[in-house]
Amino acid sequence: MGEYKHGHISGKIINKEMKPPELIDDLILNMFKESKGAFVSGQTMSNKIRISRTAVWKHIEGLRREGYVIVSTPSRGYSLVVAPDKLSASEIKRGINTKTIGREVQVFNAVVSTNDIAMEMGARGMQEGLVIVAESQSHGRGRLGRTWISPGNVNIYASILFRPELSPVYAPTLTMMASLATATAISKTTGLEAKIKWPNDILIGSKKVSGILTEMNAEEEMINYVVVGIGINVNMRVGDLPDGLRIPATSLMECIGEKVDRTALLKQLIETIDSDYDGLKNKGIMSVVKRWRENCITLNKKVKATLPGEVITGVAEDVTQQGGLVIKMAEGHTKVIYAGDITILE
Ligand code: BT5
Repeated sequence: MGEYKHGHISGKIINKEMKPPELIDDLILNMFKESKGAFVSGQTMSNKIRISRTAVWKHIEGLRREGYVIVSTPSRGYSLVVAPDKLSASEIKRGINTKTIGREVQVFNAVVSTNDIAMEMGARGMQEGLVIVAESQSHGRGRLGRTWISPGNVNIYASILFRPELSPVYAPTLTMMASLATATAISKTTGLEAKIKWPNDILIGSKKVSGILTEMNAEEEMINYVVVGIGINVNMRVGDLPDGLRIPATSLMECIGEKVDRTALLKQLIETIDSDYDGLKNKGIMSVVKRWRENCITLNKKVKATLPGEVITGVAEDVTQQGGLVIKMAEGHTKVIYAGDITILE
């Protein structure tokens, strides 16, 4: 399947003029789905998709290389026996009912970082709501230049493009909104209770299952575009993560003891973010901040904050509309911090 390299971004070619290879794959897979295990002839596929029978065969070979087990007989055609656990744009979009988020979904096999692609799409003027998903990232990013470990075909790596009518100082609202939506989607899909730790960690118990990285392109008064990148450890084995992570990590599979349907979770996430974004537009920033306060485990706890160049301790009292954490220090005064890491002491 085609790969492209553009600057530091690599991924599959999406070409609107020709039929993108993924679209043809999706159309073939849809036909298999509709046939419910019965054979579909190469001629039927060729007629419906309007590509040659040789092209159908090439795509079947490509799908086989990706792990699809497809049997074929010259007289009856092709039948899908086993499908790998793979994300596809058409599966994600099927039956989804959203206003803005997920109007366009693009799924890549291997990228450097989904945030890079979404930022690039933002720079090229793509409309908001675009969702970039990848099966694996070679350089998934965390905050402050850190790495997000992104093994293939087991987790969710998704970046969403927004063009909010907000002043740049309120961009953290989108991180808050996304962390709330991620916690909600996890709870709805798995029944687990997911909580938020300031500023961007989603925890099950005391272990990190998801992180959010928000990046933006803005002018002094106006946001041009914001990309919210969400990484969720879904079906990875935690033993595959290195020791010494900032916060002990887990995956949803480890928590519930069985594999989680990544497509269902991603759909739920997109739908939740869509309705929450609508809520943000209609009800304003405070509606997000209020809900965030209710779901944040950091508030009313004694915390240690590691900031660039200093470490402070105090009680985390509140979060501001700009996403700052208000810490009441032992000496009685308060300090608002906007970046850094928090350790909950008690
Ligand atoms: C984050 O940073 O938690 C933000 C992670 C955002 C990842 C998404 S995936 C889609 C999109 N594309 C990207 O390139 N990024 C976004 P931070 O709070 O800085 O946490 C990073 C720290 O978490 C690392 O330094 C490790 O200690 C730890 N870590 C790395 N990979 C992890 C993983 N898969 N699960 C849990 N912890 C991890």
